[in-house]
Amino acid sequence: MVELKAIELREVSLPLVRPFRTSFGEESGKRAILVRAIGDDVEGWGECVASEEPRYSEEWLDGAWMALERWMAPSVLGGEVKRPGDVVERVRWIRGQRMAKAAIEAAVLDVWLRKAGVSLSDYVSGVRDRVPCGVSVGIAPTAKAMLEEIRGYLAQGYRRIKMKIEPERDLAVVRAVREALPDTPLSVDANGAYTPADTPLFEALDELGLMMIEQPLDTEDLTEHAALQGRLRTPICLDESIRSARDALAAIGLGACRIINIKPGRVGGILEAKRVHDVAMRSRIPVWIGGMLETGVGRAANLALASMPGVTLPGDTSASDRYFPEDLTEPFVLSPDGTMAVPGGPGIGVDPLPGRLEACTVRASLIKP
Ligand code: SMG
Ligand code: MG
Repeated sequence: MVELKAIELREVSLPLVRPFRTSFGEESGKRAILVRAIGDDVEGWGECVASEEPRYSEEWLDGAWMALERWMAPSVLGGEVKRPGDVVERVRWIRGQRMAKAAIEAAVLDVWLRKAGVSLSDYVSGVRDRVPCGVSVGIAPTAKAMLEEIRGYLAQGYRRIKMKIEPERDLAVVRAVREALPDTPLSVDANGAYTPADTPLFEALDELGLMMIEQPLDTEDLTEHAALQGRLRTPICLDESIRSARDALAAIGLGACRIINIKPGRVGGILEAKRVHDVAMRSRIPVWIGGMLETGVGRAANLALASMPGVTLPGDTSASDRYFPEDLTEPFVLSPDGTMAVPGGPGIGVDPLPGRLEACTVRASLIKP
């Protein structure tokens, strides 16, 4: 049982080591909302992955802040939280806003687990203490620049390279990288930038021995993804289209994908992320844990999820130095064998460093019952 005294929101802003470009735009810095759930003697942390603008999904950072401050924190405060699942129940009346819901659930779950002395990895029935890591490479101006960046990551040990693609910067770049690196596990992620009319492009990509093609078509296009998957040997991996365990069931049933990328923010929480994992595992659909350029707070939770038994592919859980000159937590470090340690301490197992937190905070709000 957890009695919450207050919930604090903090917006943090961190420079990125290099801008991150996808088919929907470029991010040159990282803004995130951290949720701090303040219990009697323990505090817990969650990170909201809503981006500055509603491009990846309908949510955006300032909207998430308002939803958390005005409705979610007051709904969760007041009275005991009997089970971690209560958090999502109390905010169920608010439609959508999954990234904001996931952040508040994560913070309360972290308090809960710290009090119980249980790690998040154990709580989600994790089976490993190190996980294989991949890296997502933003769109670069030329194939040469992309290849150079990729070689740098491979030298560090990353086990899978995901290339972002967009119309006009797709086949030629991917082909050039594939020719230079014939044996590297490679995938592409379109972030929904194509339509069924682009099927010939995907048939050409199908010849390049990719591990998967991630979210080629629009979020809403489940039946279109199924038709495309029917024409390809390469597995389609769905990201944006999977917003719940129910979506996962529907997508698998339709044959819209053969792989799923799990992100707790996108599906509305860690508990729902576990349910997506369970649904996929029962259907023998491999999953991996995605990333939203999280600070160490969100990354710690992602690594815990990556320790679940059905997570059989390397994720976008990269080391701190791939994102930030300086992280908010002690940095996550990649081993030369391309794995990272799953935090083993209670809860998410890490805390923001107090000095870093102060230095990166741009606004804060304390909400009391
Ligand atoms: O955290 O390394 C990371 C980013 C991984 O490519 C990544 N995420 O569609 O999978 C995806 C994108 C979404 C990023 S939007 C900020
Ligand atoms: Mg993606």
